[in-house]
Amino acid sequence: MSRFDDYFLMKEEDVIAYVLEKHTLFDQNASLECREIGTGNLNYIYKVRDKKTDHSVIVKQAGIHGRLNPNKLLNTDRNRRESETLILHNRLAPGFAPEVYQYDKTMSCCLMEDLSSYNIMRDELLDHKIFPLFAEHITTFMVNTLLLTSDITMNHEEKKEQVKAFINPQLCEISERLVYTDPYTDIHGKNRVFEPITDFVVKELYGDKKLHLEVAKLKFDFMNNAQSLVHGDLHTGSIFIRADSTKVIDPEFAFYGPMGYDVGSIIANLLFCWANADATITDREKRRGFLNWVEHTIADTIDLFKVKFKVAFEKHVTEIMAKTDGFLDWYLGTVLTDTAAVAGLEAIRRVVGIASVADLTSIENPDARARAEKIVITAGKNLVLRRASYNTGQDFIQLLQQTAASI
Ligand code: SR1
Ligand code: MG
Repeated sequence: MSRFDDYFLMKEEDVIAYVLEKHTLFDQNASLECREIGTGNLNYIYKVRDKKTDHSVIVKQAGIHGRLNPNKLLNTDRNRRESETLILHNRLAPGFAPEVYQYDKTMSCCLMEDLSSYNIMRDELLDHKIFPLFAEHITTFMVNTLLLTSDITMNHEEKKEQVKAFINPQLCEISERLVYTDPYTDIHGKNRVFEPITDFVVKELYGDKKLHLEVAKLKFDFMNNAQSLVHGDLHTGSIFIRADSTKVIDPEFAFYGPMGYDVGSIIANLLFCWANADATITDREKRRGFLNWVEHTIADTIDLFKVKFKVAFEKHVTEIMAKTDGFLDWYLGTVLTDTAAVAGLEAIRRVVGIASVADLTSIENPDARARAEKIVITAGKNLVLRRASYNTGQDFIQLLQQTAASI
């Protein structure tokens, strides 16, 4: 018998006892300390450290309620999907995800590598630090994890079993609501619009029926296109970074969906850091230097993704009809169209929706924040409405620069 034979939501002292009982990393007599370090909306993340040796481990437990909305009951099986996804990511893209030591179905928690020498990418970008290897790293991660979980390369029966194993009804419903519905309707009354841009949001988002039609089409693509195992929430807060290394964390939203969902999310989040830097760095030279790096990173993410995708496709394709001349270009074209669309949707929802980003909310000057938010919304709308016209990195940069010049 163990006190961990039935699920309960652990507190810091329980986590210490749990780790001592369940894991061999620490000596039974070790003096351990534990801190809850989670900043996300759904789970509890504990760092357990041996005060003497400094060895540490992360314990991530799924609670039965959301942290943003305690009335919302959530299925704790998301911890299984997350653990399995991290393990799979490390197999398909070695070194790009934390190592999972063990998953505990009963307690809905997993033990994983502590990435204490890394920092959350969003925080680093808000300090205007640059990461010259990021585009190289993230494109390898995305091409490997997306292409190698698709029907292009997988046995189709096995892939369908995977679709079943990773079906994620509750968290997909959150995205359907927060990404594809609320920003255009505020139907649940939860949007958080920065007061000075209220009229702009009412006209440009709630009042634009042409935009609603395109978002409706994209919502059905999100719900029905089981293309690849996508991370499902690939923003800069889901990335631990160092100058020499990038680790993708937090795949609890993983499910079989459109590849462009991940690529687009990365692009949008780089857009937020661009808008933040544009609004907050006062030194002209410093600002131009940082914006240049962000622009290059956006462009490289698109262009390197395309190059690596083509190489990996030729190397790994097994589906006989996908080998037909012209198919690769057509297929990649659809992924890029989805990328642009999702970049636009993610951009818009993080400005007006409940899940905002510090890149925008931390801009202290109200005029500068209003301008930054208008830039993001305007670029976002263009990406959704004209999604088939963004095919190269340069197309994205041009849109960003032209939009900023117009506002
Ligand atoms: C209730 S969860 C809100 C948001 O946080 C997550 O990181 C996802 O982006 C989700 O949309
Ligand atoms: Mg998360």
